[in-house]
Amino acid sequence: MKKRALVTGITGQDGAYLSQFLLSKGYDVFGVIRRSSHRGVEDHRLRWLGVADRVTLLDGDLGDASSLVRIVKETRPDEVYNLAAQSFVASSWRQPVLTANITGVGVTNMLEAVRAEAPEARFYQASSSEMFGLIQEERQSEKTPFYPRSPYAVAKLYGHWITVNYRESFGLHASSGILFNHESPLRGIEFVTRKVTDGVARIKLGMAKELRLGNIDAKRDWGHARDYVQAMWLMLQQDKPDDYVVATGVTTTVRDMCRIAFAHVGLDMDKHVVIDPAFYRPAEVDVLLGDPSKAHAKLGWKATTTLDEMIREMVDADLARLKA
Ligand code: NAP
Ligand code: F7E
Repeated sequence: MKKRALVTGITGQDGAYLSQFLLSKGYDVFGVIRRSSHRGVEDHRLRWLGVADRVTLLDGDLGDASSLVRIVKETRPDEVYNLAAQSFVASSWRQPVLTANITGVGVTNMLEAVRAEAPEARFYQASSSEMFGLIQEERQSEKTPFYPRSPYAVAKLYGHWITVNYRESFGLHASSGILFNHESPLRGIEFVTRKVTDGVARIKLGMAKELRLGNIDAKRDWGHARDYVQAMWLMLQQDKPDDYVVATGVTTTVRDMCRIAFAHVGLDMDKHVVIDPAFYRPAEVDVLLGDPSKAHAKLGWKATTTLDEMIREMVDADLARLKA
């Protein structure tokens, strides 16, 4: 019997890579898709990876519990990956209630649907390194106390603890992956890596002259989404559910990440980057650095792509896209 996976957030970056990975493992893949007036473009990432025709999409919304119950009942999944969220930190100050409802309470909606209709299914929750926020330890592990610094991070912290609570209260096989930043050519254009690689490609092709950025002293532990979705799957293959930090263990400033992107096409970032306070955040997460030793020891997982390799791949993809 083929295994069946249900993925919320299937139209996002991770949903697309995870679908490709699960299909390669022989799964039947089902995904939750939001109703949109722009039918036909929502699956662009799945199309980019060549898997759009191989997944089944069902209409639903993380804010509509009844739709999730119906979808879980119809799909009878063995594994559920809850990736859907309002995931852009900067937007979470402008839409704090929506972020709480979807990124936070939406997790309970999904857990309740699983508890009612597929209690044997294994559940993955997309938690985030943003929960560490104002860091309490130099290297953040599963044992580091949390200190969220945005409405997004506060909502994710709720999602994390409700997942732990459903595991402990109802015996669900529910795991929480505390993933550090991961990127790819399919990253949303508003996130800093993709904004930079798209901006560099535009400048190189003569379509733009400058790139406006906010706090380029911030440091992040950046990995590749293709590697990170494998860690999600590995968590659900374990006998016991648990929580895992997924990271590279290397941290880099936005400035140095930017330098890699400009240097790849022979440009000097200092001639093009303009600091624009409009992109500063009301409260910043200055530095994140993950300790992935538990994921390495228990899951056998390790990041395989360096930041240099990933940024070069992203710049090349943006150059090709813009030329086309
Ligand atoms: P993303 O590209 O922004 O994708 C978010 C997905 O959620 C999209 O498919 C989006 O659908 C869907 N969604 C948003 N609101 C929804 C709603 N009300 N109902 C149903 N679906 C909804 O995010 P990502 O980078 O793939 O990240 C996946 C998950 O991991 C998110 O939960 C994110 O918060 C978390 N995370 C990401 C990172 C990272 O560095 N990428 C790190 C840690 C945790 P539309 O296509 O219709 O907008
Ligand atoms: O910002 C700084 C910004 O928006 C990274 C999400 O996937 O990862 C992501 O959240 C850093 C911040 O990602 C600009 O201030 C400077 O310090 O790419 P980002 P994020 O906020 O770290 C976590 C793990 C998630 O869970 C989230 O879902 O870069 N920065 N200048 C800028 N950021 C943006 N977006 N744009 C700028 O112009």
